[in-house]
Amino acid sequence: TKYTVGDYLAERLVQIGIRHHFVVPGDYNLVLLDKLQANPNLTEVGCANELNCSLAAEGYARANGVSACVVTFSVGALSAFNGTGSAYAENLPLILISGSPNTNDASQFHLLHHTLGTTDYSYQLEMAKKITCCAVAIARAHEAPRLIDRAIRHALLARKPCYIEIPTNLSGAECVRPGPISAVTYPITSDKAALEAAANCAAEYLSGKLKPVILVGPKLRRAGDGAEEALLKLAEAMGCAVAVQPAAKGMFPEDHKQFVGIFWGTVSTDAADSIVHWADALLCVGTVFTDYSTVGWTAMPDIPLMAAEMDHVTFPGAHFSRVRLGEFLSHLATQVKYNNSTMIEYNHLKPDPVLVHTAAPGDELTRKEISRQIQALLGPKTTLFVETGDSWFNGVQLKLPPGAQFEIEMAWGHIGWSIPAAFGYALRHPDRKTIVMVGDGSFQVTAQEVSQMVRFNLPITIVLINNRGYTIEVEIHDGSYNKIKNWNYALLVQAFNGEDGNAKGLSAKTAGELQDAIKVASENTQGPTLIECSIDQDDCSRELITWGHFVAAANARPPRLSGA
Ligand code: TPP
Repeated sequence: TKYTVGDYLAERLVQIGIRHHFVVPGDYNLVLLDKLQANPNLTEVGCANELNCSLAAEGYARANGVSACVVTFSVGALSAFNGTGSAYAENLPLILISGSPNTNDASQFHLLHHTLGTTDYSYQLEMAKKITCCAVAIARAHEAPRLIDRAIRHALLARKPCYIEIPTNLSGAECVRPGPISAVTYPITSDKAALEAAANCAAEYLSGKLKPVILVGPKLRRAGDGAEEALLKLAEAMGCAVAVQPAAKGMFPEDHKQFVGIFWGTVSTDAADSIVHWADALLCVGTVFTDYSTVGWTAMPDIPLMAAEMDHVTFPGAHFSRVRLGEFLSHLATQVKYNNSTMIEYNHLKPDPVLVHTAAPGDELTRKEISRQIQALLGPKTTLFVETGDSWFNGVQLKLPPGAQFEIEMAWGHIGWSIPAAFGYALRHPDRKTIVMVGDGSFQVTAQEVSQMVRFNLPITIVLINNRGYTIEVEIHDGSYNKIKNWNYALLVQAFNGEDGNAKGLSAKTAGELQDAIKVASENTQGPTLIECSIDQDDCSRELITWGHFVAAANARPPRLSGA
């Protein structure tokens, strides 16, 4: 049988480690979907809509390192751009694949369905260029191998999404077979001279400082390349305090004696800010400083920073390109002097552990009690997803035992991300226990994707915290728009069962009811369990309120007029 463009793409996806592809069908991609389906190593995963499809692929990329999302032209792709934006901001190689019009239509100036009603069909490619690291449109079948390989290679190297557009009449067109996959996946190694120079320079810089601290950011894990293990070695060689940004929670073990908490300015955990602000040298590894992660810029460190990134190192007075993070950290680990001054100081500053009060079974449910019960669920095989909202703050404060994983979408911050993303993640990691903490407002955005968890019998536990509205927004800037329609969430989830599902929906108003519901969830191994936790509207974390005030102040800075 004839080998086609669609077969080529399928084979490349398999070769880079993709086992599931997320799709919504449409007439511009149907032949392509048939071709992908025909590959025995790919499982097709249908989603309820393209926003959810792209976010499911975003979550799959977190678990698998790379993912694919296949949609139809415009009506599909424009919705999938949102999850693609997330993958860009969160440094995940998501391959967005869109069907497109028949190659004869543009030159014949035909008007087509699902388009803007003009005869220019290049707009989708032009839009995709802005939100991917490489966007290609295949115009002739013989170009497919080159363009597909190029887009995938760029995405893998940059840890960013790419875009591949395939006309509806080319997916089934004849194509040559692919060459060795190593040509697409071969890594870029460090420039030896630059690596040596960067490590020497960094070791010298650090040796001239008295109070070095390491700050870990979310791009550490995304860099791959053994960077996480290398950082652990470096930290132990330095003996200094290691603080972690909220979006990097879990990237440095929280039970390690040098872990000093989550650095998030005034809403830090374990007083991490006290030691970060005391430091005279800050080695920033894959850090991301935004208005959110710096609490409205109030926590932006004011000393010169050494920044080690995926492919370069920059510090006061020097810059080194083409230095791989893993190699740099390992190299530096052999050259640094041991200096535990910041650990000695931190051990004085460290707050005493707070005794968590256990509620009586009949007590009304509170945010603190929900956190206490979720804490007890965390083990070496748990992955906790925390959604935008107070779940960020409640989740960040939990202690991760060894092996527990934490997922947060703090850069893009799309409410509704957690449901499809957890679905995509759990498909790839059926061996882990996936738990989602999500607010009522966020849940309403992507609720349909619970039905895919039902379809694939995934035992995800969804802890839905119902505080009747957009509380995080109330704290930043309140108005009537922050109130939402209440739903019967427990019933809704059961409706997704249709005639054959195993989802359970429960609601808890007391501590005892939550305990019982958690037991039901742990026994439901054949489908998702949603637990609606009703709490008082005013029951939100001190950290959310404090953070909200500073972010609101940053948002409200008056325009600075130049030349006035
Ligand atoms: N639209 C999208 C797609 N993403 C957003 N982040 C927002 C709007 C703005 N936004 C941020 S948080 C939020 C909104 C609307 C409300 C979240 O409410 P909820 O999930 O109930 O969590 P809570 O704050 O109550 O804990």
